[in-house]
Amino acid sequence: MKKTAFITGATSGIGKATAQLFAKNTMKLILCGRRIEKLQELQKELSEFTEVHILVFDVRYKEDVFTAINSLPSAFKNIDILINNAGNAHGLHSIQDGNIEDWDAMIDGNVKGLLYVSKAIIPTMIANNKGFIVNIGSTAGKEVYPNGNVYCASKFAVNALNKGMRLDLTKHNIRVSAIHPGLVETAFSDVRFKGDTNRAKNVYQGYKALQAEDIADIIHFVVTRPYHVNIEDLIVYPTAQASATILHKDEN
Ligand code: NDP
Ligand code: 8X3
Repeated sequence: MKKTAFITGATSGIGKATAQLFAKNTMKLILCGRRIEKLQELQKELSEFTEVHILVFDVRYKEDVFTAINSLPSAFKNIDILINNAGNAHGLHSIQDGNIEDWDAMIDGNVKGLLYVSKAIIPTMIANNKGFIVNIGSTAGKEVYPNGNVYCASKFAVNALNKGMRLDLTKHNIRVSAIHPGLVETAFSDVRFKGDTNRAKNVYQGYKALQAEDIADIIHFVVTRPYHVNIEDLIVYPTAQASATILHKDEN
């Protein structure tokens, strides 16, 4: 029987690449994001391979999260795999210069949003006595870097929640994993730098950054292990990156 996967942040980057790979491996998909036109485009593209349902909501608003998830048609209600991927960094400032709206967006989206979506889906997994939750953390959730403060705190929270979920859900036969990527070339830096494309591009110049497809491939590997195998935690860097602050760029 086909597995059903629910992917947040499917309009771009890692979430979109994961949806494309899952579709080609004939998983049924529930794709989520705020930008309806991007979701509709992807639904059209992937419907050639599998059944696709789209849900438009902002993970920060709990009523919207629950309304959207409760509206799923019965053919999509039995979710086997949840990919908690939606999230972004907003700004890169010292703690004293940080913008409070940016802090709210990161804590509300990356942490509370992940919790709301999980809270809405976990009861189905418990009732089915099976399920798989993959939390997309970050190397920023393992090591704090200068000016990363609140983004790093939000990803440290994802790391802790991954552990907490695993401790609490093991008795329900639910697998829980986190993948913590280093620098991945997506729209992430455009969002972080609020559309300053030159600054965003510079983040990925002078070395080969991870691509969204690299992370999708790893997510797919993790969720297709035999059921008795749970990869709890994976840190993935581009070869040129050794830590949050050590990145080897070409000189030219
Ligand atoms: P992108 O900006 O390309 O994608 C982010 C996705 O998250 C979009 O689909 C966006 O959809 C969705 N999203 C963001 N905020 C919200 C919200 N409030 N409600 C609903 N959806 C939201 O970045 P990435 O693909 O790189 O990021 C995906 C995840 O990977 C994030 O959690 C990020 O922190 C993490 N990550 C990224 C790394 C990188 O270097 N790129 C490295 C490590 C981790 P929409 O705008 O349509 O709502
Ligand atoms: C994204 C990677 O290093 O920009 O989580 O924080 S980093």
